[in-house]
Amino acid sequence: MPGEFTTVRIDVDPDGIGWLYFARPEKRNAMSPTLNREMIEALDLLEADDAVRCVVLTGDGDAWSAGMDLKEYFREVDDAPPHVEVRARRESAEWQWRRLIHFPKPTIAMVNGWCFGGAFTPLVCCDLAIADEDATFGLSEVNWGIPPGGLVSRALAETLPSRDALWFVMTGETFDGRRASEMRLVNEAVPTSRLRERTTEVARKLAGMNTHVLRAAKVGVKKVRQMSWDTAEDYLYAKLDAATGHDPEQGKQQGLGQFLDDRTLRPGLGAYERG
Ligand code: ACO
Ligand code: V55
Repeated sequence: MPGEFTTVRIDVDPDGIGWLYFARPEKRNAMSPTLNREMIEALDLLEADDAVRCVVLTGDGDAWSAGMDLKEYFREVDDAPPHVEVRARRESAEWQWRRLIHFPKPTIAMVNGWCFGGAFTPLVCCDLAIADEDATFGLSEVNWGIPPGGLVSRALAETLPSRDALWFVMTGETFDGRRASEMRLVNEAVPTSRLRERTTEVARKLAGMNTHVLRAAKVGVKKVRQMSWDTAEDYLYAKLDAATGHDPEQGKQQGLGQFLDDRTLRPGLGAYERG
């Protein structure tokens, strides 16, 4: 795969899993303007590569990501002309939520360690999240003198109950992967020794399914949250017809045939055999 990166890394495995790494372990994978720019390009590459059927976002070393880079994203940008900040913010938002939230392939955040502040945005924008039970999370903004910015509080509103969001935003206290799972910030928390194995298992399952249908399914769930029942009814039927009409593998016909004609499938208990 092309791409000359210095702060991110892509590794595509034969099962169709595209591993996307925050790759600044010596800076605990803090998100600098360079990293944000490279993530946009990396997501472009993963989107275009037909060998990639599921993306896992994880971190090199001890960190998932220690949030925004306090030196390169804050201090150096504060000292630069105003257009530099406009661009740094735009490129940060571009991948952290805009590209990720409706990414056309399934996405899983594999939280292997430190996850602070700005890192909550890409965490929440991945479809699924699996954490090391000993990973450490925190909304540390108040600890260094700012309220959460970017889309961090919006991401919290999407996942956490208000009491939990306010507790952690206001106290700046940390919590672990187990607590993250109890609050439903992540789907599961697993021991360190099981993290990669469990994530690979979930990613392989999704990679083996009908990408076209999964895309419509995930985007549907995310978009209808902001819609009335009336609008959602129109939207979901329009997308259902578009998804089944344009499905290159005609999954619905295969599924119905395997259940009704061949009687080889019980869709309640597992997916149809992709022909
Ligand atoms: N921005 C810039 N540099 C960072 C960041 C960051 N967010 N996090 C870590 N680093 C750098 C350190 O400056 C240090 O660099 P150096 O080796 O060149 O001096 C290196 O990463 C290692 O950091 P340590 O603090 O020595 O690592 P340690 O493992 O002891 O602690 C921890 C890790 C807890 C993540 C700590 O580095 C930390 O608190 N980082 C900041 C976390 C944070 O508050 N992020 C901002 C959230 S708010 C927002 O994102 C808007
Ligand atoms: C934060 C994140 C930002 C930002 C300001 O709270 C603050 C973190 C992702 O961008 O521009």
